[in-house]
Amino acid sequence: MAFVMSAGAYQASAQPQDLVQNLLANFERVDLNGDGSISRAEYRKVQDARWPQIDRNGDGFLTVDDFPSNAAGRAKAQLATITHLDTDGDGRLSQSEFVDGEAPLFSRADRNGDGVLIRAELEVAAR
Ligand SMILES: [Ca+2]
Ligand SMILES: [Ca+2]
Ligand SMILES: [Ca+2]
Repeated sequence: MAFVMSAGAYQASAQPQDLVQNLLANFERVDLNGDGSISRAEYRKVQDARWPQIDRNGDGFLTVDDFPSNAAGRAKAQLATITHLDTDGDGRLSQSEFVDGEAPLFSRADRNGDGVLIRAELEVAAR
């Protein structure tokens, strides 16, 4: 199934809050099997769909170069929060490191730790 996200919905520089809002707005599309919750696998597909907007210069890796030059400070801060995803330690995140790695936003939003996000959890996370 193709993801039809509204243009510009996902930005590399988007704040976590914006991503939660987008998940809420696109809940039915993200919930591929329609069971009323977003599983880690379904969230992984969202991350996959986001990748072209994240790797803005298209070199296959997420680095500081993928952020607008006027946002270098914020870029470094954001990247510093996901250095643990760099499993091969080359100092940059590949698509698979990013997509398959632990998703801090997902974990934080999953209040009861059952491995899926329901709408109510996202609504709490969006506040
Ligand atoms: Ca689901
Ligand atoms: Ca890149
Ligand atoms: Ca890496």
